[in-house]
Amino acid sequence: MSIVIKGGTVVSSHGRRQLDIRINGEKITELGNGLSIADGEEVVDATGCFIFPGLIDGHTHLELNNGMTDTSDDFTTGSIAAVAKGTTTVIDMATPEHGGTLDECLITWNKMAEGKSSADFNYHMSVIEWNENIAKEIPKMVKKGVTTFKMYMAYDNLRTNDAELYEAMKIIKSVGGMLGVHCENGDVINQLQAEYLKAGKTGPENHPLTRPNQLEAEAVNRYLTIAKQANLAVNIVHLSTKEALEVVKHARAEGQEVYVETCPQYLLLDDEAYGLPNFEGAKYVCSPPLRKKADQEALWQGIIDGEVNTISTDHCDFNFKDQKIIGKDDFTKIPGGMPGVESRPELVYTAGVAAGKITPERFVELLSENIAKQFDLYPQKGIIQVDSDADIVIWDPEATGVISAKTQLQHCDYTPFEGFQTKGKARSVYLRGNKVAENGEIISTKQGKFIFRKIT
Ligand code: DUC
Ligand code: ZN
Ligand code: ZN
Repeated sequence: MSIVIKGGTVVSSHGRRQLDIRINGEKITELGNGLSIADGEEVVDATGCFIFPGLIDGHTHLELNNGMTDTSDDFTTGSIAAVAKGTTTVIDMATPEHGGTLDECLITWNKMAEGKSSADFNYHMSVIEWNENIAKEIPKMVKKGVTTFKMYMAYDNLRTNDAELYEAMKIIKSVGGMLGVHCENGDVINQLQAEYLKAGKTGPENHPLTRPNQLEAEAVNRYLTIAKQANLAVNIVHLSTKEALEVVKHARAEGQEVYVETCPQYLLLDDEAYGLPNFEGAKYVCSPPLRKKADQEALWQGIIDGEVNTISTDHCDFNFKDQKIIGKDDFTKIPGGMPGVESRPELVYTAGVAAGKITPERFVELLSENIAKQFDLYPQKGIIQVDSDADIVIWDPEATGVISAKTQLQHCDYTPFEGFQTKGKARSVYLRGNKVAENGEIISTKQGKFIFRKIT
């Protein structure tokens, strides 16, 4: 079945052009002005709309047990929320068990995603401990199409030490893979948390105070120093502070190849949320924590200047009523994370493009093209061109809406962006040539597949 999308404005990082798009099967087969229509071809009128490549979320935890409880979403529900609003591919954080192999983890994640995901998917394989077997498994993961890895400098159940980080970097370098790291100084955070609890400071307002800006900047600096030693180009996930961005700028000025991801919550929310009454601050507990307005401004400037490369979500949601409440008497036990995979396109479009901070071209670069390039999905994903997957978002720049827990598809009993007024929204979403969503409603589910990645 062939479809021609007519009259829309196709956007990429290089610019925008009014082009018709022919889709045949799963691929884009032709681009041009005034494409002729063959008998039986479906014609879709996209006049007045932008045409974006399917958006990619490069950082989700759609289905995770954090050691205490399971995320409120799973692959089935989280991917529906993603696709409905324009995100057609997710790269989820596959997280092994201690003592388990990477291959076991890959099998587990495939079981969770295959036949259930409505978005295409792949994983960043987490390396949460280091030994000879794991070292040998890294090249095997690459051969299985998983080319990117994740490590942690905080969280006792997930983090490795600097020596292990360095050893992993050398192996990742040898296979041409990409590493992303959660950068916070775990040792000092542990000490601060113990001090605060001992002093009877148990509420969510203490969460940001025990994870201050400089502990992110220090970890970023250490990470980049080790990466320089290993001669590895690296990604920093969910960068949240002005100070950490300064560290990155310095490293780049010295010639280092560094990529920076941030998330909508660090651009739009701030740490005043932790002071909300009735334990509501717990809704905003994520790590790194929400920061100050000055950090938000620095991140937006980094986006405008090209210092921030990608915006993904760190979607990792837990219900307020029966999950966040676990930390009622001890803020360190509040399950960390928040929903986000659904709202990222509308939030960034509204606060970025509609507000005049960034162009639609930059929007596409941050939410799709750069993520595809960085994580070996390009040009299959991340661009509208002949032979690319027909992952297409017909975006109505004038549509308005209000984000609310009542209407969201994410399986969570709250949204941190409740009441946020949006401008711009996905009118139709195609995944590999199939229309999967229309006006925010999913119309076809479980069509997602594992996208085998190759290092180019
Ligand atoms: N922080 C993370 O690093 N991952 C998941 C959620 C969170 O808050
Ligand atoms: Zn993290
Ligand atoms: Zn994460």
